[in-house]
Amino acid sequence: MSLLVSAAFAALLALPSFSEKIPITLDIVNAFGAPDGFNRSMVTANGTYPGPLITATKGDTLVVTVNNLLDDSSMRLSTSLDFDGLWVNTPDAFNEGSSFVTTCPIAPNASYTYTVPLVDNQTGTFWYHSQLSVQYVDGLRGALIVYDPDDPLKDLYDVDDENTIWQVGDWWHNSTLPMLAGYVATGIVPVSDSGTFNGVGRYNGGPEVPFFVVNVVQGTRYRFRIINTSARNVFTMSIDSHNMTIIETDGTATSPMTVNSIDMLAGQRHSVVVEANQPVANYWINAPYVGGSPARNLNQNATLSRAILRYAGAPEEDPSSPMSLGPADEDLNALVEANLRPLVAAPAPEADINVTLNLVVTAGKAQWNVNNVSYLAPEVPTLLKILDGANSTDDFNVTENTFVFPPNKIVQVIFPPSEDDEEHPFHLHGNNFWLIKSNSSEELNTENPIKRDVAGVGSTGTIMRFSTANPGPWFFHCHIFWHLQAGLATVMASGLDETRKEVHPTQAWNDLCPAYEALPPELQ
Ligand SMILES: *[C@@H]1O[C@H](CO)[C@@H](O)[C@H](O)[C@H]1NC(C)=O
Ligand SMILES: *[C@@H]1O[C@H](CO)[C@@H](O)[C@H](O)[C@H]1NC(C)=O
Ligand SMILES: *[C@@H]1O[C@H](CO)[C@@H](O)[C@H](O)[C@H]1NC(C)=O
Ligand SMILES: *[C@@H]1O[C@H](CO)[C@@H](O)[C@H](O)[C@H]1NC(C)=O
Ligand SMILES: *[C@@H]1O[C@H](CO)[C@@H](O)[C@H](O)[C@H]1NC(C)=O
Ligand SMILES: *[C@@H]1O[C@H](CO)[C@@H](O)[C@H](O)[C@H]1NC(C)=O
Ligand SMILES: *[C@@H]1O[C@H](CO)[C@@H](O)[C@H](O)[C@H]1NC(C)=O
Ligand SMILES: *[C@@H]1O[C@H](CO)[C@@H](O)[C@H](O)[C@H]1NC(C)=O
Ligand SMILES: *[C@@H]1O[C@H](CO)[C@@H](O)[C@H](O)[C@H]1NC(C)=O
Ligand SMILES: *[C@@H]1O[C@H](CO)[C@@H](O)[C@H](O)[C@H]1NC(C)=O
Ligand SMILES: *[C@@H]1O[C@H](CO)[C@@H](O)[C@H](O)[C@H]1NC(C)=O
Ligand SMILES: *[C@@H]1O[C@H](CO)[C@@H](O)[C@H](O)[C@H]1NC(C)=O
Ligand SMILES: [Cu+2]
Repeated sequence: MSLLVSAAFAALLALPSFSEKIPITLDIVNAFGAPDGFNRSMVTANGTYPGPLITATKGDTLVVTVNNLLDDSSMRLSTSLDFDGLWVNTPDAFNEGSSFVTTCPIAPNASYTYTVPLVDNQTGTFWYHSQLSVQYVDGLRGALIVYDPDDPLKDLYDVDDENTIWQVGDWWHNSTLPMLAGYVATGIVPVSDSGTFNGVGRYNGGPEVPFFVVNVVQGTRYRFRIINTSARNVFTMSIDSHNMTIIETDGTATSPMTVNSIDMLAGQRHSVVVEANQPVANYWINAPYVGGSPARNLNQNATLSRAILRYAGAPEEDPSSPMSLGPADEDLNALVEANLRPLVAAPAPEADINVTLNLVVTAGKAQWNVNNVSYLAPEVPTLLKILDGANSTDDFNVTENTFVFPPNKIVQVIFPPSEDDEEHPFHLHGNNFWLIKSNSSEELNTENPIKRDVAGVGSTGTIMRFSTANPGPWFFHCHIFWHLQAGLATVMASGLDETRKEVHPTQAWNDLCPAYEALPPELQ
């Protein structure tokens, strides 16, 4: 072999794993469906709730073409997709999908292609959902998994495929437009009718829709990827007679931690390894939820939010044990968020800038404030304003709640303890953050904190740090979309000069705003 050829071979071997463009088409259509037995018109991807699974491999580029075919005017007719939890590098910020932050929505009968490279070797469990008003409540949600061929924890499980994904989410019988109108009129957040497990649920007095069945083979270890696709409710996951070993939190590989109950807030994800090590039988997977007073919606019955873990060889029937809400107190070994550690632990960098965010609800109104300001989506997206020269906080309306930071700094966000009894799952777009203080603990941890992209903000206070090394206007908001709609949101905009330098949107993106603005309100 000549020297030249072997050098070429060596170069080939040193290349990172082969990266591919993954073309995906999603037809956004109104379709009838009865996830919990109540037939209603929904907003869906390809006609199903949840929408089709999107999968990719580390380093791929997602090329997602969205055809907006919505036609049911009882719900929003425009749309926009967010690929929740994926990091987005500055040059791709315009394909990040946040309506009025990084893009305008896609008008009915229009199409748009989001090109989203999977950067920095990011892998894990993600999801996509509408990021226009509260439209995802009407059904537009689905799982997005990025597989890691070199998963450092792969020796811990045998099976990880399309059958090991659990999407738990709240479900509503009414469509969002009347519910939103009711919320604005009363200040009372709508209460869900049911909880669904992979798109199947039950409500009080409803038909006995067969529970979702998760099939397992005795002696096998499964990586279940749990996604809380709620718009409001908190679910508590457990499996009768089985433990769960957490190995991933919002895309971060975690030091394995065995628990038997996991609380997950809206938008949060965990991978857990479950070993089918019990006698062949049927076992309940309990997914009770909390979110608003059940007295406001008599359909609600958290006990009915569940699925069945069925061992091969077990009869096709419900488990014989009672429907519990999870382990009894004396057996409870629940996840404490503050105890999560990344598999590759590292100290959080020191903070350069402190920002304190106070969350306050206006009594009796559908209005949430962050530092006395209720976020109101602007007509011109933040990114477009930046590209047009906006360079300081003063260049944005107060109601845009936009914080401007220099690039390459570490921002520490401090949420003081709040009197409100509901935990607000704050979600950062485009990046993840070091969770320095979890709401689950009084301890500060700068030594080896977990990095995630959604964390609860509540009664004990929460502190996070994020880097502005990835400039752009990144939406930072409560993932209870009713609260977001009521103003519980901010935009963390960093490196505005760098953003202008690096972001070069396509003509298709430039065309979105004029097309949307030209629509009469009922088509927006
Ligand atoms: C969605 O439906 C379209 C049209 O039938 C199809 O081409 C596409 O492959 C489907 N997408 C997925 C992710 O299954
Ligand atoms: C749901 O309602 C629609 C419209 O009334 C009807 O076409 C459809 O057949 C119904 N589906 C079921 C499963 O009842
Ligand atoms: C979308 O196209 C269909 C078929 O051409 C048409 O019937 C419908 O009115 C259009 N919708 C809008 C909002 O323009
Ligand atoms: C991604 O992984 C490859 C192969 O393991 C490595 O060479 C490369 O440095 C990684 N890139 C980043 C940005 O971490
Ligand atoms: C939806 O909400 C409206 C307004 O509150 C109400 O009139 C209507 O009956 C509700 N529909 C359903 C299916 O709950
Ligand atoms: C999902 O999140 C919501 C809102 O934070 C919460 O009420 C619900 O219990 C969570 N569900 C699960 C299964 O963790
Ligand atoms: C679950 O974990 C606990 C504590 O680690 C252990 O005592 C128990 O035996 C485990 N249960 C099963 C079913 O593996
Ligand atoms: C909820 O469902 C369970 C199981 O069917 C039932 O035992 C219980 O009475 C229901 N709760 C309410 C408040 O109806
Ligand atoms: C940020 O706040 C913390 C806690 O009050 C303080 O210790 C730290 O010095 C502050 N850092 C900066 C850069 O202001
Ligand atoms: C909010 O407004 C109150 C009363 O106007 C004022 O005292 C307080 O300092 C403001 N808080 C912030 C964070 O701006
Ligand atoms: C934007 O602000 C930064 C920091 O204040 C400054 O260095 C830069 O020159 C400004 N850019 C423009 C275009 O005004
Ligand atoms: C700008 O902010 C003011 C309050 O400071 C608000 O009344 C107004 O509606 C906002 N305008 C826009 C276009 O968002
Ligand atoms: Cu909230």
